[in-house]
Amino acid sequence: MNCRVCGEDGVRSFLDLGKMPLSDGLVRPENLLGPEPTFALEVAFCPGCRMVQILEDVAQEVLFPEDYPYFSSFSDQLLAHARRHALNLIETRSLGSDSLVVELASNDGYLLQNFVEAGVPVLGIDPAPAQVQAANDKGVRSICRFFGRELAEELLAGGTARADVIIANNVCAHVPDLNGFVAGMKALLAPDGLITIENPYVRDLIDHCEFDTIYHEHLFYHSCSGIERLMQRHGLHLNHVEYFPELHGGTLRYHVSHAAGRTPELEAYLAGEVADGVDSFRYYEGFAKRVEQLRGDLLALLSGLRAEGRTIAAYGAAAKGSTMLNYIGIGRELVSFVVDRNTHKQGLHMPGTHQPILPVEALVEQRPDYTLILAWNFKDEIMRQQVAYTEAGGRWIVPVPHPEVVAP
Ligand code: JHZ
Ligand code: ZN
Repeated sequence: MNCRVCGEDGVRSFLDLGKMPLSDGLVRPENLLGPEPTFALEVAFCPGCRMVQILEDVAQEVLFPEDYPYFSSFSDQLLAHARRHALNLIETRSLGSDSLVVELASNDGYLLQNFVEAGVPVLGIDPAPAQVQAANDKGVRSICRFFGRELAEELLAGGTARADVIIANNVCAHVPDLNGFVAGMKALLAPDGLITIENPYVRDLIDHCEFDTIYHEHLFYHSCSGIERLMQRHGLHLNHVEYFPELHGGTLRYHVSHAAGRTPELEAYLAGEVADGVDSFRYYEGFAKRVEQLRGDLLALLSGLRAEGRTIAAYGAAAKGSTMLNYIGIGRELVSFVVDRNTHKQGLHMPGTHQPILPVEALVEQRPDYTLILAWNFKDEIMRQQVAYTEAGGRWIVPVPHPEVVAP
């Protein structure tokens, strides 16, 4: 297949997860017996532009239906991270009542609400109707659309000012036409404006065996080497990078503008990627073996506990949780239910493996002996909230980078 970004052939596959259901395709109880679509899921590296990508295309309307269940506001850690980012931008960019901040994939307004509070005008853009409604309900002006070059031009023609800041968090993995998306950002950005982009770092994905963050919604897995080339294609410049090791298993925030120039931090990241081969196929080659090893280890741990008569539940009906359960083959005989505090997910069932999703109180009420943390990226926050479960003797299993029983 040809690369989704540079169009060259020669894209090289390095991990085949087989046929998988859609990660956010939570199943309604009345549909449990019906057919559930599955789609191949295979990851590859493009030597031409360094972009790591999956080979399959699932239609956007199927991936992001009207009842798309992900709401950003259910993690305190994420809310705190977003608030720090907003306050920092207001200060360093001297934003005020005559500025404009545009967020792409603004979800329920979890980030833009901080600008609104400070009197800075905003525009949120997101294709998920319920999330856009929730944002508007809290006073965060948002429109329900997919973003790309066309929408950028439509907005400008309709009188929207060029943006002083454009924020694109956890969305550059999701857009099939990444070139159109970046061209849209370029068009919409004020001459001296700043774009910040956050994504999980593909280097952490490989180093810490975070294979479960691979699912059909995530078409791309980003690095500095890939983002720099992508921006160059569109006459934009990657200037700076910041690292957040605790966020989503390791996140990079890229700073992009119309002006050339690299900070020493960015130079160091780029040089490190070249030195360690992150910008070449060899970094990805041995990954499939390590994923298989993790599968064997986690299955052995869970089956061993069940054989001793222990009960096991899971925490977090995350998209990545679906990849974990389905790829490893963790059915209801191993893990009997999943808890999640997102009320939109409760009452539904996990894709493929069909564990029911219950409110988090079920952990204390049903007291499973062990709880597998599927949302391992929030493990500290989750264990802090669940002191009563731990004190009642409940124990925790974290699946990555190696499956292990952890003490809070
Ligand atoms: P969470 C998300 O992926 C969404 P997901 C998206 N696919 C993306 O790109 C990545 O992030 C980067 C719940 N929870 O956010 C909330 C509690 O119940 O890690 C969520 O359902 N209690 C767009 O879906 C789930 O866990 C808590 O205390 O893999 C976490 O899912 C906390 C903190 C979370 O990722
Ligand atoms: Zn390419």
